[in-house]
Amino acid sequence: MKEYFEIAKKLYAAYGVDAEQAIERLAEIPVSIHCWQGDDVIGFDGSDSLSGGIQTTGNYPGRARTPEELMADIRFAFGLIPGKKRLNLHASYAILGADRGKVDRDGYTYRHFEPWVKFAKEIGLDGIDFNPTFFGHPKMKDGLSLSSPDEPTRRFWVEHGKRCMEIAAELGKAFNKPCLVNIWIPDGYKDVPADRLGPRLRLKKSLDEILEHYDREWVIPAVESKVFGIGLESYTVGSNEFYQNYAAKKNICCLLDNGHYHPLEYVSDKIPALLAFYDKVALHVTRGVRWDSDHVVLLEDELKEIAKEIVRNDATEKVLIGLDYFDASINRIAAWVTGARNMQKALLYALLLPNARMKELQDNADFTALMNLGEEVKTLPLGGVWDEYLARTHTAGSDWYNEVRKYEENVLSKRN
Ligand code: RNT
Ligand code: ZN
Repeated sequence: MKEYFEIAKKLYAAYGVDAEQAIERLAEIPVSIHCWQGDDVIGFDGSDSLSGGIQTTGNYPGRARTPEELMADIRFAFGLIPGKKRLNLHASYAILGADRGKVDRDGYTYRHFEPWVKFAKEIGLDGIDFNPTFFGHPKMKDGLSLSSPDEPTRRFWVEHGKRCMEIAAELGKAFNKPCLVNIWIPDGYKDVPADRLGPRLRLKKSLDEILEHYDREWVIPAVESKVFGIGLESYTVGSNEFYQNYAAKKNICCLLDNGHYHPLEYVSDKIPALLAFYDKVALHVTRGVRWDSDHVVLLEDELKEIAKEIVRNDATEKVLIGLDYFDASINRIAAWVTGARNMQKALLYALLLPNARMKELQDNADFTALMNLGEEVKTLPLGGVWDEYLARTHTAGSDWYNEVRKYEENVLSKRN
């Protein structure tokens, strides 16, 4: 409704905020959307169950079982998400074709991902991000990959990492935008380990080998830390301190997943801490309920706080926003759309705050006025600006869910 926007614009203007400008800026912020919400993180290279201390729960009908199904679902879901989008792929989504059974993860090449590039271009995406897949594979020995004490195992996974760096360079070139390659490994121990340093030294060596040669123009390597996984409660090789120091020394990027810290540690506060030292910070935006449960991202306080740190620090090009959640208990398309739109809504919320004025109040130690202003702006009509953004980008409004229900009836419910 145009009138709603006109009123909203006036109300924001009263606080010195330009809603038109907020809309323009929002349209320029890319969000990298994970392919793995559509198929419960299974992939297409042979695994039929998830491993590595992560888990999807639920068996809502309609899981995508083939590349064709997943692409159809992504095409539909992304059509309900406005703005600049990237696709985040895992190596396990390789389309092997005639190479099935002949090449393993240490032999994947760009060719196995070319259909994804074609598809992403077809639906107008901004680029593809990439992840080596160190889980869901028989070569994980005793649950370990890059930190394995078994040399052939460690070598296999190093080779996989190297292949992924090569593939990523091609992905970057294909879109003329650098490709983020995020390294996450599940390696860890269920119970108190006898050696905590050894695995970390092996991981360090493996990472050094993977990063020995890569295309600095087109690849942005990142490392994602974690505090624990299911069945790996006592020790995680790739911990926060390990990766943060590694990234700093090697001049690569840290990836912060907001499900990967103790519950009272906030990623919103870590973003500016890292921005003081790093030129880029990558995110996995998720929602942990009591643990790293990867629930669908909702428009909650911490999400808004994360968005504020991106916007206020003028870091929309420095913070690489990616989503990482997987709920198998609800319609997977709705899960994608809800989470991605909420990320964008949170960014819009942050763009519509009187940020300069608030900073000034803080610097002048006028904390009463700061509190007052912060509370007043919370109830401004964000929805009026959001609806206008959807209209301008030709994206379905609040009735998007009706379309998802139709798709469920016509497509998803027929898969069994
Ligand atoms: C696991 C990490 C990791 C994965 C994806 C599938 O805890 O968050 O990022 O979720 O790579
Ligand atoms: Zn993650």
